[in-house]
Formats: sequence, C-alpha cells, structure tokens
Amino acid sequence: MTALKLAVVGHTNTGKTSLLRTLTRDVNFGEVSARPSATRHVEGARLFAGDEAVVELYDTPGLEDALSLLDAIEALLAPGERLDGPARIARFLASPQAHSRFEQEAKVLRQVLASDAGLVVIDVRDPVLAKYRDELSILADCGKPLLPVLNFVHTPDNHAEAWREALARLGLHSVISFDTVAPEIDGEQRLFAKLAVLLDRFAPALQRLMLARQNEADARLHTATQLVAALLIDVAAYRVSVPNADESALQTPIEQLREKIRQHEAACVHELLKLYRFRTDDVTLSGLPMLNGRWDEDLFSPEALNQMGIRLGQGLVAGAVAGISIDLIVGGLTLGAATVAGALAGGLWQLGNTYGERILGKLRGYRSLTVDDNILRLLALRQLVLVHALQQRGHAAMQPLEPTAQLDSQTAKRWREGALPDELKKARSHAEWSAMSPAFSATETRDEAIKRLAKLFS
Ligand SMILES: Nc1nc2c(ncn2[C@@H]2O[C@H](COP(=O)(O)OP(=O)(O)OP(=O)(O)O)[C@@H](O)[C@H]2O)c(=O)[nH]1
Ligand SMILES: [Mg+2]
Repeated sequence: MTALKLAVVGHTNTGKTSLLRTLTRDVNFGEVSARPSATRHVEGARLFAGDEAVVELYDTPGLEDALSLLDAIEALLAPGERLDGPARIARFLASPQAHSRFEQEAKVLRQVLASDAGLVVIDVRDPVLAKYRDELSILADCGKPLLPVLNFVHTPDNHAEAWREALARLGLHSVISFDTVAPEIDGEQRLFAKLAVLLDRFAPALQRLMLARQNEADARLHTATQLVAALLIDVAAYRVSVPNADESALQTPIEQLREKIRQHEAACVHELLKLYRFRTDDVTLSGLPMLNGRWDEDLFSPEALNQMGIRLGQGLVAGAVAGISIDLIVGGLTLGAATVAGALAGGLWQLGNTYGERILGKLRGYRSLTVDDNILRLLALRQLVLVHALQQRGHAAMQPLEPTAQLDSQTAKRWREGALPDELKKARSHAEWSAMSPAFSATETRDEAIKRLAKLFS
C-alpha cells in the first residue's frame, strides 16, 4: 500500500517545520526560525513502521497574504460563474500568477492537491483574524480532508477556543492540539489516531505506525534507564586508595576523582542525547537545562544539590572535600573485599596469624576515597529529569525547559529522601563493578543489579 501523503500547511511561522522535526525526531530537518518565511520550498520526510513507510509528510512554505490570494482566485471567475473549490483552485494554478506573484502560495496548494490530506498548523496565540479565515477557506477549497493542529497551546491566554469555533464553522470539527516544542507524551499517538478516523483506509497502516512508535519509545526508555542505572553502579562502586598522608596531599586525588565522575556523568548525558536523537552541541538550543552536554551546575557544588532539592545532610562536608567520603581503609577493597572481610571475620588479626597480619599491614597507611551518597542521589535525580525532558521534548524546541518540573514525582522523591537502593549499597563493596575502574569486570551480578536499579526509574 502506498504511504499516506500529508501536506503540512498554514500561515507563516506557525510551526510547520517544527512539527516535522518533532514527528521525524530529526533536529536537522529544514530550517526553523523565529522570522517568517523560513521555509521556501516543499520538502518531504517519511515516517516508518519497521521497513514500511507509512506516512509521507511534506513541509511547505507559509501562506502570507491570503486576502490578495483570495481576490486573485475570485478575479479568475467570469461574472456569475460558479465553480466548486477544487475547480477554482485548478484554474488559479493554471493562471500566470501562480508562477509569478503567488508562486509560494501555488507551491502550497499544489502540494495539498497532490496529498491525501492536509495538516493545518495554527498558532493559537493569535486571534482568528480575517486573513486566517481566508487562508482556511482557500485550503478547504482544495477538497482534501484537513486536520487542524493547534500549536502553542501551552501559552497562557491563547485563543484555542475561538479557533475551534471558527474551524467548526468551516466544517472542520476534528481538531488536535499538539505543541511541537513540548508535545504531551501521548501527543503523536493522538494525532495518528485522529488521522486514522479521518482517513479510514489508512487506519490499519496508521495503527502499525502507532504500535511501532510506541515500541520504539518503550525501547528508548528502557535503554535510558539502563544507562542511568549503570552510571550509578559505576560511581557507587568506584573507589581510589591513597597513601594516608596529611589532608593537603589528598587534594589532588580528590579533584581527580571528582573530574572522573564529572566525565562519567557527561558521557552518560551524551549517550542519552544520542539515544533520543538530540545533538550534544545543540543542547542549549534544545533548551535542556545544561550547557554543551553538561549540566550548568557543577556536580560537586551545593547549588547542584539545591537545584534538585537535596538538603545538605551530615554526609556532605562543605568545602574542599564536598561530595567525597574519605575513610581509613579497614575493608581493604584494593585487595578484594572478600579476602579481607574473611580475614577479619576469621579473627586472623587477633590471632596474630601471619596471613592476616600481612594483609592488614598493607592496608594500614591507606585511605579510600569514594563518592558520597548525596552525589549518587544527585546523579540519579539529574538523569531522571533529563530523561523525562528528553521524552517530552519536541525536536524543534528552542526555549529552556523548567528543570525542576519532574522533581515532584514519587520517583524523584524516593531518590531524594528514601534510603539508597540496596543495589548501590552492594556496589560499594564491589569495586570491580565500576566501569571506571581498571579492575572492571562486567559480571552477571552487576548486570542484575543494573536491571533492578533501572526499574526504580520508571
Ligand atoms: N514555544 C513554542 N514555540 C514554537 C512552537 N512551534 C514552533 N515554535 C517556534 O515558532 C517559530 C517558527 O517555527 P517554524 O517551525 O519555523 O514555523 P514555520 O511554520 O515552519 O515557519 P515558515 O516556514 O516561516 O512558514 C520558531 O521560532 C519556533 O521555535 C511551539 O509549539 N511552542
Ligand atoms: Mg517552515
């Protein structure tokens, strides 16, 4: 079966190209700009269910001067002549003006005629002006089904209701609101469902598309939560041992540890952006609360904790060692937790057993640096907010997103205030679980811990 062809049309600057970016998840599609007439030519894109191209979308230049266009179309009628919509449009397209003054408009109308239906993108921040009514009646004259898409519906004091009324008067009763920058999670599903009603012969294909896209979204979320869980395990398990010198000698290893964790978070962010098909160098453009693929607040700053609503507990010492725990090594993880724990449990030390002595001798004089619980909470919350933002984000978004929006959720609350999950506690004594460590080994128990931890993000 051939793909459903949809012409995306409307007044200039209403978000047509943005809608295509969002539906194709392609931040590079076309040109999006706050200035009018960014799109000059018709440009197509396909939506697939597996290998099947289900929908072909055609972006078109914005309509600008509908009043004159309507006059020009009417001037082509002989006095008293009656022609139906499509015949009027056909006559206009055959006229010289369609190749000169109204060249842009003609491109739009030709594309509507060549398509199965039109998506009319409407900026509901604007009242229903006469020129917009004219535009709609010209588009309706093409004789194709039209589905109005109300854009900018999240803007306060918008005119969505007036638009719905005006559209109903033109016989357009099926309308969808879809904010191209911050579409609701089920936004595109609702869009395709409406199209399936409007164009029933395409309904089975649209169903396949909806299912495929739902599966893709689920798979993306699954991968995202695994990435975040792995980040947390890596960081919780990571530890470095340093000779037990005075405090000033700890400064360098502490800063190195911090930098390593920062980079590990940045790598995770990068993977998440890639997964959701946002560009790393484009994050400020995409409006995520971060700069150049990094969060704008440093992971080890009190501001970062504050931003995510984490209160400074006793675990977090202000100043030079913020975010890092320094312990005298007694568990001896550098030698392997099991060996030393065994040695201690067996009372080897008290017995003066030489083996135990040797181990403990090695341990004496070392300290271990690990990342504080609060930093784990912070990492969890930041990635939670990010994943949520990426799920929600249209691929046309340009404005900053409120980073705290997700912080009221139960999931966030648990990460902020609840006990740290057992998997992380367990990771503390498995240095080899950390992919940042030279001793890293991807064991089955680590994989299982990641799987269980990932569930805590959904
Ligand atoms: N806040 C918000 N801004 C949007 C939305 N959709 C589009 N924009 C902005 O509106 C402007 C125009 O968007 P485009 O997608 O270029 O509009 P267009 O209809 O393709 O414009 P032309 O091609 O010039 O006709 C850009 O600055 C977008 O970032 C939306 O849903 N919400
Ligand atoms: Mg455009």
